[in-house]
Amino acid sequence: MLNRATSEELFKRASKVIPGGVNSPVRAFKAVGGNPIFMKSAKGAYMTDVDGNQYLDFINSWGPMILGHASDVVIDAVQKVLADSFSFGAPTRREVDMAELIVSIVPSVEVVRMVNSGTEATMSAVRLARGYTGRDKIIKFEGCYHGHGDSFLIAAGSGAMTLGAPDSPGVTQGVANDTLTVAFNDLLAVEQCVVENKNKVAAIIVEPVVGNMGCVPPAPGFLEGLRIICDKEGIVLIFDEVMTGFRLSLGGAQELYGIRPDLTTMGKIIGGGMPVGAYGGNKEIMQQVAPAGKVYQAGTLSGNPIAMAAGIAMLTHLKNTPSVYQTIEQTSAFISDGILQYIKEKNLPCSVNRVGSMFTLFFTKEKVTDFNTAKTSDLVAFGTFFRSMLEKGIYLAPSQYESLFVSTAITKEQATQVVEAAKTSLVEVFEK
Ligand code: KE4
Repeated sequence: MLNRATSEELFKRASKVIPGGVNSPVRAFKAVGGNPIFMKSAKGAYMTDVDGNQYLDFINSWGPMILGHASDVVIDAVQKVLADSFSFGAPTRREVDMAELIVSIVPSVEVVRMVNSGTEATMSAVRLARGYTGRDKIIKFEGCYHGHGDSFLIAAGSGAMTLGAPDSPGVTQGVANDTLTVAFNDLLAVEQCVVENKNKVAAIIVEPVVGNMGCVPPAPGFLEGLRIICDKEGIVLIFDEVMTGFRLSLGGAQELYGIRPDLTTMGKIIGGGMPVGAYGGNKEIMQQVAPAGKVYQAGTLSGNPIAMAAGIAMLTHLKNTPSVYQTIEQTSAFISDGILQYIKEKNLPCSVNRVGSMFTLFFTKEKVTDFNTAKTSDLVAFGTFFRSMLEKGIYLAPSQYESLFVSTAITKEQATQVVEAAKTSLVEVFEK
């Protein structure tokens, strides 16, 4: 076992003054056993913990570090502007530059508003859809996670799943009544839900490629079907691309699948690791947002100039370096195909889903296409696998219900190391 004495000491202290000792539940290792590891620094493909142990990182801050940690691209941009002060509470040039950059990159975005997290983006997009349509209900998909806004903590995925209680206390029945949930990839169920709630549904919000029940791709025709239903029924189609945006392609899942949502929510990569979220889309809808329109949304640090410098550097680099997507696709395919080949050779009760540089090893023989099939995963086996890989210095998402994120910093040698480590760890799971 690696020495983690300092982490343990910090966790004891943290647990006295921070709920569960962490500032976000999924970091708590609840789903995999053991205590969370406290990180000290990171560079490229590696994170180093407070005890000096190094880990090959496949979380990459849950997506943002697509160029690897402490990328010179972002560091240099932030260092250049630090002396100009951190926040003004007044508009700045960089916010205009950032908005123009996003509009030039994301196919459906004509107007965009910066916020400080993915949750703020999704909460705001739903309020906007309700304000624009005058309708109250939203449709979300079981296992999809759109942040911790009350409307979304119904059959939520990600961290909510690790607590085994997707519906959170504190969410009122009134709020829950306005959130309708349907199985992902079940277009007939969506049609039926819309018929049963005729003229009451303001928005359908979807992770176009789900990352938060593990990686689950849309079935052929599913996203197209949502677009048709929304057009027919006057429903706002919201693509939650907080995770997929700028990752599955420069223009996100909407570019990859050629579907034009009405609103898109963004986060993670958009800030290069700084707290940035955004929502944007169709001009007519976005012009309903205050102060242009009446749908109120605000934020003290929205468009923060330091965060904008980081985000502009990140997005500009991605826009000017299309090879990034080829690199992370190749690395991801190499790793997931290598593991899949071993699973087939050994006939192990596992399956793999991958879209671009997002992938998940599920500990179930089932093909995972939705929440119910994801939940057939053997979480004990996953926990054993996670801990075994961690002891080999490979840091995976501490939950079966998460996607892994590959960065350009992972070399072919390291990818080979990961595949070999996974094989050994799978032996530990199934053959001991
Ligand atoms: P944040 O509020 O955490 O910035 O974004 C919420 C959010 C919205 N939409 C999607 C599709 C997301 O994946 C997220 C956040 N993702 C999780 C990881 N699955 C964040 C990690 C955490 O909760 O600590």
